[in-house]
Amino acid sequence: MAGNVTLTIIKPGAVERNLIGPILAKINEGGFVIKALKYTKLKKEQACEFYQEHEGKPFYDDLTDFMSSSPIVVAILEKENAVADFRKLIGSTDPLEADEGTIRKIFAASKTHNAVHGSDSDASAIRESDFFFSRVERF
Ligand code: IDP
Repeated sequence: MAGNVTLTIIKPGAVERNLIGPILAKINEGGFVIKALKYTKLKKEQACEFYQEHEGKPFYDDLTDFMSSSPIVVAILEKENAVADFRKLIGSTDPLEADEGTIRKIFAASKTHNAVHGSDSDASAIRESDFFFSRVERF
């Protein structure tokens, strides 16, 4: 059975362009409840750890440089079928391929600078939530 939580990151770039409010509004309009929320900044080695599954790919260094370049907003989101529904709400990785009305279509600048992250599985949602949030930060 599909889990009911996913993890999102409002990426550098979107935060710099003052898009925290508009993106959180879209997330709420999509039926997601914010269960945990923080504003933080990753060190390069933390970005590398978060994206370790992509190590060795051509975009890995640019991606981890970008993700550690300035502050981010991270949230745990709750909704039935959260992982799949959130990926639908954000759209394809490349904003040029994302459906109209999706968060990446509206707010992303490019394939790397694509405004938001969304977990790709229930197992990733758990791993990523544990990466960013302590037990007392979720309730
Ligand atoms: P996802 O975020 O849509 O799940 P992933 O394949 O998990 O996509 O890739 C993680 C992140 O790496 C993407 O969100 C994007 O920022 C970046 N990325 C993925 N593929 C490319 C690429 O081909 N060129 C540049 N950046 C990429």
